[in-house]
Amino acid sequence: MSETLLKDDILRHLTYTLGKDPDHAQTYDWRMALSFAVRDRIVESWFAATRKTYDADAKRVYYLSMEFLIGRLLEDGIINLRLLDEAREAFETLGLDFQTVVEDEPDAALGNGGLGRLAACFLESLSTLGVPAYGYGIRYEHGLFKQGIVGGRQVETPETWLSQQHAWEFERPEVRLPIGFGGKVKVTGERAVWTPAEAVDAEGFDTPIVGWQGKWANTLRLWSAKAQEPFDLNRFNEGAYAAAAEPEALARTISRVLYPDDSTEAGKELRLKQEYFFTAASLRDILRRYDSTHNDITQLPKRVAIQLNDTHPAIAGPELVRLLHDERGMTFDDAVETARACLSYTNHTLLPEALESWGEGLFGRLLPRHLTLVDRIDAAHAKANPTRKVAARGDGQVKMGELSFIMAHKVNGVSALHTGLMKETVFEELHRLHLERIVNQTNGVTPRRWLLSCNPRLSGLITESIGDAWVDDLEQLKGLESHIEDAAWLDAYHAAKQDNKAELSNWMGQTQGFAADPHMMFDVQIKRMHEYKRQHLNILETIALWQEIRDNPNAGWTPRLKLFAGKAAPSYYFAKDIIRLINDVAEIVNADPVTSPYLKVAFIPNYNVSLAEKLIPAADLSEQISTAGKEASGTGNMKFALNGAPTIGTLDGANVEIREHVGEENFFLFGMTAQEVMDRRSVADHAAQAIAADPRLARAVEAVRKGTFAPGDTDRHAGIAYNIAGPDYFLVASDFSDYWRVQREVDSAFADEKGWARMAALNTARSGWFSSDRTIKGYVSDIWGASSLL
Ligand code: F58
Repeated sequence: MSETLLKDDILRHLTYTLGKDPDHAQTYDWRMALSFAVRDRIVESWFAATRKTYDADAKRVYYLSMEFLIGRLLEDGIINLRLLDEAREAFETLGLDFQTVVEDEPDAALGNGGLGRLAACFLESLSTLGVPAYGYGIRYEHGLFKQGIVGGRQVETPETWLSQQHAWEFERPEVRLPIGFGGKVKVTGERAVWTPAEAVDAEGFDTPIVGWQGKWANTLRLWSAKAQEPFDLNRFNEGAYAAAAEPEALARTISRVLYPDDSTEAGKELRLKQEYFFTAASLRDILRRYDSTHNDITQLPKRVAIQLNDTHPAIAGPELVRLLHDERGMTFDDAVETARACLSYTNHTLLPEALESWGEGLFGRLLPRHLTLVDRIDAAHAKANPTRKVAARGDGQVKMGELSFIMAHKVNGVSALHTGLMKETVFEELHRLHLERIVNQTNGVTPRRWLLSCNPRLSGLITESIGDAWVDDLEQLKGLESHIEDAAWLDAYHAAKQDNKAELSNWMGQTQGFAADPHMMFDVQIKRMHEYKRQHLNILETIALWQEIRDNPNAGWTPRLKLFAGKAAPSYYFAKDIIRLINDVAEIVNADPVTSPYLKVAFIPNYNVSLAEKLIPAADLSEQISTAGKEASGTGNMKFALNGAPTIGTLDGANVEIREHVGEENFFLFGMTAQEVMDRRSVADHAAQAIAADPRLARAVEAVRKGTFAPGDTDRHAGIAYNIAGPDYFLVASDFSDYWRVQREVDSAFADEKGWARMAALNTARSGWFSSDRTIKGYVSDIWGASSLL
């Protein structure tokens, strides 16, 4: 570790790296100087880890993911290197506000939601555990769009995290790999030579990811697309300036923006190009690294484990077969076997619309050789499994789920329930053919970011109570249970939550225009906006509650703040309508003097990792209310439980396991099970029946329909009302009555301050299993066959 003082290094970087005189330095300069000083300390363990991996000839894990939702890295680095006190002190003596400097860092929003955030937690856990690993993805110039709310509606603007220098990355101009598309395939015998029609270069940018206590650091290598010929000088000299820059602009398009969703047709081709671009570059890089110290390619699976984070890198199957067979002379069967022994695949959704498939026209045009290889992979699979009906190619489509399954030695779901449903539904036949292939690895979250760093009050109390070994052995939180009966301890636990709430409330006052009363229950639903996640169930219950409080204001209501945050895909109109309804309800409800002491509603714009870090420690109640069977796992649910917010939720995804761990008396369960959901759908008029049976629900739906929350524009929300009263595929109406009932149980439980604190503390004490360290250990032993070098 570095012997110099952090403060000296900050000043040195300010002067010599940033070229700034301290007297004139701005927040940005100080933040960069601090980042470089921290980065220097990470680089030391990064190099040591690389050397150790080469010396041990260890198996490396390669995590291929279109998304890494890493958020800010400065505080994370400081926390993991245990530099917090020194950094604070340094800034104090410099007369600067440390928090302002830390919060100046833009979020690296290279992901949409849970899938991308999971990848980021996994990278941190891999480093904490000392497992040699690389994350491979795309260095998007623009991450997930910024969300503003104008007149209650979502407006999107481009995200610009790279408009300032990114402090953590190292450009690798020497790692530049050509990636081709289209063109011709010349077959000779069973092998082929592919000559692409166009090509771009993939240039690597490396970010070190440091683990707890700085003992190990792995690499996140993100690919940026560059033109092979950056500039057409002839055209420039002819005065055609825009045309001269065209090749560069076209090539860059591939890594320009993160795909915000898969709900539009537009951009399909670009999306497939992005997928092939980063997968092909990563595989070539992996083989290059392998070749540098090995000469027998048949032994690749002993040294290389490649995880496909969903189907986005599924082209890795045929691409690796192509590299091994066409380019390296392996027989086709050996190439498939070798590739399969390296590859494994994680499924994150059963929603049919999110399962990727490509029209064979498009696929064949961009990747002509791969289309033939998909057929050969199918044929080989059919030969080995003569009864099989399923195939990767069929009905004019290449189906990436099937392809990934066939090309992986292990396929995993992300919660016990989800894994079971995978076996029964989307992969039913493939599972029957390959009974050993599907395994479960319930998701987890890194406790360094999601407790130690984001909740210093609670983590301080925990460390005072049980020492700090919990940070990388989260099951030690169980040790808190013995403190819970101690009234003074429970008061301290409660006080930490109250202080977090007060802090959030102040922040809201400064930034959102109203400071909520911290004595209200902070009831929080934060996640992507989606019908299956049912933010509309939550807002409907809010409306019913408002109506009921108005009827009877003196019934002893438990004061609540309903907090929402989340982005809707730009083309997902129903989700956007729900955002507008929430904002419109907030406007009416918050202005109502009768209900105001008991009910407030807020939609906080631009949900991202940093906002989650603010909101979760201040939450009292966690809303995890998806239609059972639809949320593969959820990871926000784990963060809330860990930070002492009991869940109101359905038996969906990892909620099931959270409830088992925290105890059913510390979890507010409601709603239909996944099986009941399937049965209920076959009742033709399920929504109408549910509405007829519950006058409270009928009144709330009617208020939405007739425009109660859209004065002067009475049709505005009618679409939502018709949906709930009509098709209601996600069964909002059918689950409403039970949700209402259990929310009132929540009211009474919250009114008992001590009882609630106890329940919250038990949630913390019993959530240790949901550490991503536990998840990664599962992948290491059941899927990757890798090991820790610490
Ligand atoms: C999420 N999927 C699941 N997909 O919905 C969630 O239950 C699970 O906890 C999480 O993965 C981690 O396993 C998810 O986030 C996406 O963001 C897609 C990415 C590609 C475009 C469409 C959305």
